[in-house]
Parts: sequence; C-alpha cells; structure tokens
Amino acid sequence: MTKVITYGTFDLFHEGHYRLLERAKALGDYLIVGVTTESYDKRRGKLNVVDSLATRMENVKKTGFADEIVIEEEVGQKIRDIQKYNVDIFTVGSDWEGKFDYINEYCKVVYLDRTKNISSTMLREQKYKILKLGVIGTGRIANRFMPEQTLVSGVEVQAVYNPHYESALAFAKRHEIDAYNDLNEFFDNVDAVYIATPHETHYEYCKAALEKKKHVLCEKPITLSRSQAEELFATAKQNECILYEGIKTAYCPGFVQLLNLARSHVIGDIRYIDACFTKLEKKDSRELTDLKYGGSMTELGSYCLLPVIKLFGKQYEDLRFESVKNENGLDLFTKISMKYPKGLATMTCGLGVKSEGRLLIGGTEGYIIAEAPWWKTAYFEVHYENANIIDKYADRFLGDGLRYEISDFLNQINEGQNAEFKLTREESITMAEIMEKFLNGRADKTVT
Ligand code: C2G
Repeated sequence: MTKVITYGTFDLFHEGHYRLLERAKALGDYLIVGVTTESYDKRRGKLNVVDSLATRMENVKKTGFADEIVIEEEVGQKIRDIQKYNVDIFTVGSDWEGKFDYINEYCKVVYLDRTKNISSTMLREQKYKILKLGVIGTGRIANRFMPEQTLVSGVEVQAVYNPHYESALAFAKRHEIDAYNDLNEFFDNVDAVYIATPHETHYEYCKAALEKKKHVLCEKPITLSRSQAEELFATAKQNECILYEGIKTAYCPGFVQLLNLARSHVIGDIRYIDACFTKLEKKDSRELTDLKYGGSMTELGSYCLLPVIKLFGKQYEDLRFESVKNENGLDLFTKISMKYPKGLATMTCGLGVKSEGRLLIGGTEGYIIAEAPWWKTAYFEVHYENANIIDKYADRFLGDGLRYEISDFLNQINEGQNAEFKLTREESITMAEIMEKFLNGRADKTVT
C-alpha cells in the first residue's frame, strides 16, 4: 500500500485545493491530509485565515479524498508524521517547489502543478473589498506601521493626514499614498483610520473619525481621562464602529499565551505582578520636553499596566505613584503601586533611568517570568518551588509586531471575529482613568 501525505491551511476551500487533493490521492492508495492550526499559521506569518480549523477540516473531509486527517501544529512535524505513519510520498503544490527537498531523505517528494488563477487570498479579497485605511500622524510609529500593514492582506493604507501639509506630503511620497491637510476630505477617502499622533490629540481625532463613522485603531494611551475614553467607546457603539486601542503587546500571540497560562492556575492563584519597561530617550526628545504630556508614565505606562489590568482587573483598592523628575518637572522614572483585594502590583517605567525590563507574575505555586523585551513577548518561563523544574514557552513575535493588531482589527470589522477580549473597552477606560490620576497629581511623592 502506498501512503501519501500532504499539508495545507485549506482556507476558503476552493478548486485549487480540491484538485491538489484529488491528484494527491491518485499518487497512492491512502491519503493523509495535515490541516494547520491557527497558531501555527500565525507563527509562519499567515495572519488572516478566515475559516476555523474545524471548518477547514470538514471541507477537506467533504472531498472524500482524505483517508485520514491530522492536525499540523509545528515546524518539524512533517518529518515526524512521515516516520510515524510510514509515508511513501510527500506532496504539495508547485508554489513550494524546492522548499521541501529536504524531505527526500525520508520519503519521495512530489510537487504537483498549482492550479492557476485561484487562491485563498484572492477569495478573501473578493469576499470583502479592501479596507481603505488612512493614517493620522507622520512620526516614528506611523512610519513603522507602513511596512507592517502591507503584510496583512485585505487592508491598504491609501491616505495620510497631517495639519502640517509638508510632513503629510513627505510621508505620502515616501509611501506612495495620498496626502491631505483637510480632515473632512481625508475621512471621505478612507474606511478606517490609524491614529499615531501625540497623546493629547488622540481624543479629538478619535471623536472626529467616529462621528464620520470610520473605524479607529488608536495608539496608546487612547485618551488621558476616563470620561473621554467612555465617551469615545459610547460613540463607537452608537455609530457601529470598531474602536481599538493599539497596545501592540495585547494582540501578540506570545502575550496572549502568557496570559492564558497565568489564568490556567499553573502557578496557583496570582498574588503579585511586577512589570518594568525603560527606554532611554535623548534629553531634547519630545517625550522629555513636552511639559504637559511627556514623561515616562504617559509614554510607557500603558505597557506596564496591561498585564496588571488583564490579570487583576479593574477594581483596585489603592493606587500610588512615585516619580523621579528632571529639571523640567517631567517624570524620568515612575513607579506605580496598586493594591487589589487579593494581590499587589508594582510597575516601573523610565525614559531617563534604565532598569531591567521584565515581567514577573507570582502565584501561590510558582511564578512566570518574561525577560525584556517582554512587551514583544516571544519567550517566557514558568518556575516552581522545585528549582529543577522550569517550563519554557516560545512564540514568534514578527517585525515590529503591529501586524497582529492590524489583522485583529480587520477581522473584527469584516468578520465580526471577536478579538476585543484581547483589550476590552473597560480595560482601556481603566487605563485612561489611571493616566488621568497620574497627570492630576503628577506623582504623589517626588524625588528630584
Ligand atoms: N494549492 C494549489 N493551487 C492553488 C492553491 C493552493 O495547488 N491555486 C495547493 C497548495 O500548493 C498546497 C495546498 O493547495 O499544496 C494547500 O494550500 P494552502 O491552504 O495555501 O496551504 P499552504 O500554505 O500552501 O500550506 O504546512 C503547510 C504546507 O506547507 C502548505
């Protein structure tokens, strides 16, 4: 009996997939089909798979060609499966020509001609029109956003707005898009916006966009006051728009896995969280000279608050800030302490003081530790009382990591595929409230 194996995502099942499976089956007597998991696809850079694993497996089954269906979860599994199932032939479409030659060592490799003019990407694009995105702001983050959005199929940045037309023009030229300095005209030419402007302008831009019924992905902190955040989320709901706060960590696969692990009681009950993020900035940078809205807390506080609000929740009993300030009175370094009914949290952010950036989550049976840059979570460990046992977890964090939030934002708009749990409106509102308390007091105790 000749055993054949093939693998794929089989998203939005189409004729190309059908013909591939038909020919794969004809190569032998018994066909095994490996269908990829969502997390594996995410790791290998396929970000907007539409169908669930169950649907994709069901579609493969319906063809009647597969004698057995397995789930493909990780790199290296192909060799393991080939050995385990005594496979004679590995086959895949010719778009992979040469890529799987290493498998020749284990079984015969056959590349089958790919069916022309059909692909899941094409179908995805036909199913939904491309989401026309506009960028507000032309600074560092906006520039980082541009290469990331090209990696998510189904969205395309087509316009940029900056009240300083010169900056908009330069950005537009660099990225081959249209420049606007009239906000209404800009909104009329896009379906959704990404806001990457100074913190204090987020509220006005979000409000203007939502009133024009545009979906909004806004950089953190979404606003600097609770009432403003509440108002924006209410407007979004009323106008049936998606409003996402872009704290990239919240959407990255490794951090989602870390949170789920922490919630699964592997370290018992969580009692302590300590998060630190420092990034040294030049003395004349906007972050260290903008007297009203600059400083380490407004710049980095959202990252450090994220794991605390996600795991301990919104109902804190006590909140304190302590800061080291520069000669302008801006916080170079801020320590936030929070008390919850069943736990304590400490967070530190620094723009002018360097410290060890790590995230530590302590529980009644062990602790989770993620070293810097934990805000781009790619690796973490779980430790226990028995120091000999360390569980290690790794995930991929690709590029600048903005692709994850863009892909969630797009899927939520198109599919209603819920990713809001990754950063809920209530969590964003709580973080805005904490920012407001900080700015009102600009630190209870100050060391200068
Ligand atoms: N295919 C095809 N013709 C098309 C489209 C796809 O023959 N027009 C083939 C692909 O070459 C592949 C299979 O159909 O053999 C499944 O395609 P995808 O769902 O795109 O999966 P892919 O990303 O190619 O995964 O571990 C996974 C494998 O490496 C292949």
